[in-house]
Amino acid sequence: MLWARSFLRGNGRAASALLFAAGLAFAPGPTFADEAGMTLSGAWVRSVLPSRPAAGYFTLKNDTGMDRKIVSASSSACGMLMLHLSKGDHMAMVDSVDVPAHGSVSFAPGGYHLMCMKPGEQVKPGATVQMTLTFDDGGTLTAGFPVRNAKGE
Ligand SMILES: [Cu+2]
Repeated sequence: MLWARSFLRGNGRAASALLFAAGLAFAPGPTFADEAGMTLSGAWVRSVLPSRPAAGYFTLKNDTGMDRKIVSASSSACGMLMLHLSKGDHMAMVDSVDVPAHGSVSFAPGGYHLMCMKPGEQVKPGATVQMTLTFDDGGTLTAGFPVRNAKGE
């Protein structure tokens, strides 16, 4: 079942392809594909404490013949949503993340992650929050990220 809304805004293309499933807020699965040939799977958010930044993880597969870059991320559930890379015991902001043609990138503990700064109260285990990735060509991908606790449960 398709449970997440996804859409693409192309260059100068005003209309968006929109997929919408009934019961979107209640369905459990984190996997779906969008119209741009980008497939996001395994999405989740790790919330350690309500007051602390929460990390978002996923795998993104690029089934197109074009290299793409994630250039930013946003969510109404976060004061700010940043692209971060963990290195050892610290992390840094990155400007973009490559998603090579016919390749994939993983956002996972210890590496790339979305950093949800000032999470809203809806960012709590059991809930699902919408997060949007923006690509270098202006396209966007929005998906529901289930929130889990520090143990990933
Ligand atoms: Cu971070």
